[in-house]
Amino acid sequence: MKLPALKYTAPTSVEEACDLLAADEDAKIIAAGQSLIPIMAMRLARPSVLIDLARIPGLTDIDEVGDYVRLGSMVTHANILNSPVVARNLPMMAEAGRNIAHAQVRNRGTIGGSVAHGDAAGEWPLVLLALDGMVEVQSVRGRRTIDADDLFIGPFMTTIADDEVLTDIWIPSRRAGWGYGEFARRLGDYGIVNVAVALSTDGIDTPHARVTIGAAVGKVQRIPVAEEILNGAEFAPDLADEASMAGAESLSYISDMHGSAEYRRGLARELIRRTIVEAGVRT
Ligand SMILES: Cc1cc2nc3c(=O)[nH]c(=O)nc-3n(CC(O)[C@H](O)[C@H](O)COP(=O)(O)OP(=O)(O)OC[C@H]3O[C@@H](n4cnc5c(N)ncnc54)[C@H](O)[C@@H]3O)c2cc1C
Repeated sequence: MKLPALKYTAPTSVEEACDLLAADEDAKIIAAGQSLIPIMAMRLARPSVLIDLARIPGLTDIDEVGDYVRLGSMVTHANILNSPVVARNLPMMAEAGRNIAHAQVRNRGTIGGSVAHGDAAGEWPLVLLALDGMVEVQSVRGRRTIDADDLFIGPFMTTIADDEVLTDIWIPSRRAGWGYGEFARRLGDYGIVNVAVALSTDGIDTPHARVTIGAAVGKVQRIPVAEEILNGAEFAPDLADEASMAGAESLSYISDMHGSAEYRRGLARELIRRTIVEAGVRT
């Protein structure tokens, strides 16, 4: 289906983009259009004007800032996979990103678009949540940060307001204690179950775990039941069994043409276990 008629604009600063968003409640930001254009073609979104971020300088940078990696929202998946800063500080990101589609998609799709779109099957929302990251957004009202824990609230729903531009993604460096697991029918397909685990050993006897799941559930989310079993206990593979069994049972799964809820529950149980073990081995 062809797109409906609409206006297009390409501001050269974040401030200008914010002004344009504030001036028209039906205006919408476009990054690479990989999700937005199909949605528009299906008439699920009818923006009056597209605000293209491609000409705004600084949104494609990846920097090491203290203990964090800062990624501009227009950084592409390919930029992330080719970045020595990411390889050094965020190996989970490098591992997860290998699962995103194919070279053509990775060359254009952006981290900001992926996070703002809030797809439960997206690799970046899950990594951001597992690694306890945050995003920085700007509007005519000013700037604010949103913790990943407060960001993803439902299927394709985030707490970024319609008039806010996502400018930066901040992720704390994590070189150890991480695991990433994804089950897809073929490498590059969206996962049927995605799991990411971060395990901190704050002194060897008191681990702190973030166990997260995507794709099998309606939004990327933590699994508190699994985290509680791991927290405060010395890590041992038996604990991974217990945490994955209880964690997998605690969730509500989606059911679609790729697999029933019951099938996903079984996959999740095993993938959570393996990913916790992987993170444990790396602590
Ligand atoms: C064939 C194909 C296969 C794919 N496979 C995968 C996959 O395996 N895994 C995966 O994670 N993704 C996958 N994707 C999605 C992907 O690569 C993009 O990350 C995602 O579609 C977002 O696209 P985009 O960056 O072009 O953003 P757009 O489509 O331009 O924008 C998406 C949404 O985010 C909003 N938005 C974008 N940027 C900002 C911003 N800076 N501030 C505020 N709002 C913003 C837009 O208004 C829109 O609502 C696939 C895409 C395609 C086409």
